Amino acid sequence: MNRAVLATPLLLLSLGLLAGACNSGDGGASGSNAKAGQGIGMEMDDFYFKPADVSGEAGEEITVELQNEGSATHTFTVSGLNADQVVEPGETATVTVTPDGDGTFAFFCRFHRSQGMEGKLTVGGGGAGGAGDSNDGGGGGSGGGYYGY
Ligand SMILES: [Cu+2]
Repeated sequence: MNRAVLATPLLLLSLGLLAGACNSGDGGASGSNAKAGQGIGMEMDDFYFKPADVSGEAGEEITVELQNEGSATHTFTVSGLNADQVVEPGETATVTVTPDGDGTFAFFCRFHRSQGMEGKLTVGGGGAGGAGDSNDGGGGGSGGGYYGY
């Protein structure tokens, strides 16, 4: 009788520990990621992305499901987020990026950027402008490094 009473809190405790461990490591091996992030469906064509202007939240996984409907091979490449996915014509692929801060990331096709095949991923804030007040001061931008005054 008493044993059962004691065992229950222990069980709950260990479950809690397990859940905590899972949450903290998102850079782990190629395991199956929990689908907690945001999904974006994106069409690639000759020579544009649709939509070409997408957004997400900092610190969260953004899963981009690419579908190449063109007749050329295209890539979904994001400078700054280590994404560079080649997609053959008629194929689909999924890319996951996790921006760790607010900002605007340009994405493009490596082969056809000069033909205007590019877009942008806006992270954080709602819409253009958005003076964020949750982070330290804002104003950052690319490069960064120095604290203001
Ligand atoms: Cu292309």
